[in-house]
Amino acid sequence: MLARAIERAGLAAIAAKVAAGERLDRREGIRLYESPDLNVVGHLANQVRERLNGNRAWWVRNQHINYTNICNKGCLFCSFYALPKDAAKGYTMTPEQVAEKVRAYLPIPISEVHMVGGVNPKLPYDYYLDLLRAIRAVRPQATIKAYTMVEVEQIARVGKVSLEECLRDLQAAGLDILPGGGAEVFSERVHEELFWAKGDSVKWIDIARTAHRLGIKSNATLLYGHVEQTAEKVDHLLRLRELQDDTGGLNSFIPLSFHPERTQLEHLPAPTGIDDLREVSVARLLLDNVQHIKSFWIMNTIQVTQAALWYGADDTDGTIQEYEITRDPVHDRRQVLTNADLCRLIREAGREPVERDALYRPVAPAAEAAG
Ligand code: V47
Repeated sequence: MLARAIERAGLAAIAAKVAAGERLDRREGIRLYESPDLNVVGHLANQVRERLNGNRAWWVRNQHINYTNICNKGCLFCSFYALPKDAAKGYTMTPEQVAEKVRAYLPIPISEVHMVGGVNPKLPYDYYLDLLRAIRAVRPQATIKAYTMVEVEQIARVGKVSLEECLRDLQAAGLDILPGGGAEVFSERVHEELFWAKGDSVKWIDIARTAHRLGIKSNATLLYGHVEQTAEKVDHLLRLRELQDDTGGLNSFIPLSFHPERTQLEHLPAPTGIDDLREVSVARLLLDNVQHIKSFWIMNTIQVTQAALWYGADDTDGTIQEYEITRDPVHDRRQVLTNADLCRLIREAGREPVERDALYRPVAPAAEAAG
């Protein structure tokens, strides 16, 4: 029956390659996006997912901090930013305020602090190092995942130092890994249309390559569901695969589901749950050399994330505590799942929850008891 469904979906040749562990090419990537039968695509992705991660579903007790929303890039897909002149909406935390945020969750054994912000041209080089030191001082044991490639470019520019020097300084101040944001879609057309003020794909990959060479791992993302085309998404994934072949520095890939609310692209329909599952599946199948595919529950919803654990995803992100980038300031309150919620939702989906830190090192299960 399954063989018939695969045949009907036009995916028999791809299924044979997946079973043999062979790499898929660009044409096959497009075919996976265009196949009408999502369940067959998901079934193939699940084979790879189980080969790489067994029945495990990773989660992390984490805290997200967005230290400033001031940004001079004006990306059309973003609802989070305030322009530097917008004093009413803009905020920037001091290192002490960031330390306070970390202190607020000290009773919870958080093992990852995830910190990103806008590109605020007023902030000096040492500010970025001080934020890391402030977190490290309050939470010496936690892994710190901070600053996207776009921020790293800004930090090096403001410090008038090379990328290498900047990354070494960040590492010495406490940085453990770079998050995957800021990649958007590696397409010059989309770059021109939606985020022209920000560095392009060549820059993003160059910074990632430099970090990986220095031994700093990173994640990677793809922002989908706006004006991008299928072939552009496939090319994005293949360029990440090529980067990973060269450096081995990517820990996980996170497809980010576009939320049009309150953005300048509000007229566009949001991606559906079916779209979200397909992105997870195609990423799992094309990125054969990246160990982890994350379904970020904040963007995908927890319900889609539960299903995604059977469509290629092996990671859910974590407890979050506070997330500002797509938060509706009027209607959303805190966005948080307790560790018990997350473990229950993963188990209910039929997977085995495994707690990790930002570097995918398992955390001892004894810690599971606390909130
Ligand atoms: O770079 C901005 C995206 C990213 C919107 O590395 C939007 O583990 C959807 O990268 N709708 C930041 N997305 C988030 C990010 C991330 C999240 C979770 C885990 C990790 C990781 C990384 O959010 C930005 C941008 O691509 N974004 N606006 C929006 N309206």
